[in-house]
Amino acid sequence: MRGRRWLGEDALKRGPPCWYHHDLTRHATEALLLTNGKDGSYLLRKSNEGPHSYALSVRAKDSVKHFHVTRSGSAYTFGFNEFSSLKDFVGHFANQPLIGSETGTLIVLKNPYPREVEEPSIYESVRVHTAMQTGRTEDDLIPSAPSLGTKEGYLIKQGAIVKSWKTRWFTLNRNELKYYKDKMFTEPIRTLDLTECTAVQFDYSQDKTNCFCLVFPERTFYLCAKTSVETDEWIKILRWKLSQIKKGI
Ligand code: 4IP
Repeated sequence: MRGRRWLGEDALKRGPPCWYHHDLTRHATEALLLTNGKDGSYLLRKSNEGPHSYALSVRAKDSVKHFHVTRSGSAYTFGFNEFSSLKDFVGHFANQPLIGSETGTLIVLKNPYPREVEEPSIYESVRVHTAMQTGRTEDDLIPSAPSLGTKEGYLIKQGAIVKSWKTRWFTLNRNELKYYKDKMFTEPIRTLDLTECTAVQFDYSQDKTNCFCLVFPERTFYLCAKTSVETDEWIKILRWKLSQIKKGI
């Protein structure tokens, strides 16, 4: 009898790892890992970037990071490494569970998030059903998914009155951009409500590079990243948030 061969997508669908979620979208992944996962929970999923693309999604402290994995035949490429089989790729994480992301954050793969989980069969019992007439129709009940898309990293920011620059740890989750004195702090210095933000723009007015600004009615926040790639990423995701907010999502 032939042993199971881990080759290509069929192998992914058929066999291990148990943390491969074929149909999970980026959005659903973030919701799942942020709600049920913990720091270090990870899973592999099909990416919509192309037929041979996968994403390794990992829950960091307050956000979910997604990394590209590409397949060519039975080989998998992840960062600078190429693995000749899925088995090698999976085995790699058992031995070297650390990923250094572009933002300088070290992400640890601790807990594979399984596709199949045992679910308790517990339901609330209905006491009253439709006690209130709302006038809504079935059309009003189209689910509106919460706006996700998370990011975190160090940025330097300028004070409003005293124009000193401070390095702060920023986290973006739902419609909130928070900044902390440093990464290990649990209480943010401030939480910015992006539903009140009117624009996110590149900024060239400062004596620094890689800057952008967030415009609020009361204040414009000037922020700078370490690299132009990070600046682009922040601007892209923040603008995406603003567009989602505009659409009422
Ligand atoms: C402070 O400068 C910090 O930059 C503060 O930033 C900033 O508050 C203050 O802004 C600014 O005076 P010094 O530490 O040199 O005094 P952080 O809060 O990140 O520490 P913001 O409002 O930017 O958070 P003003 O506007 O209070 O001067």
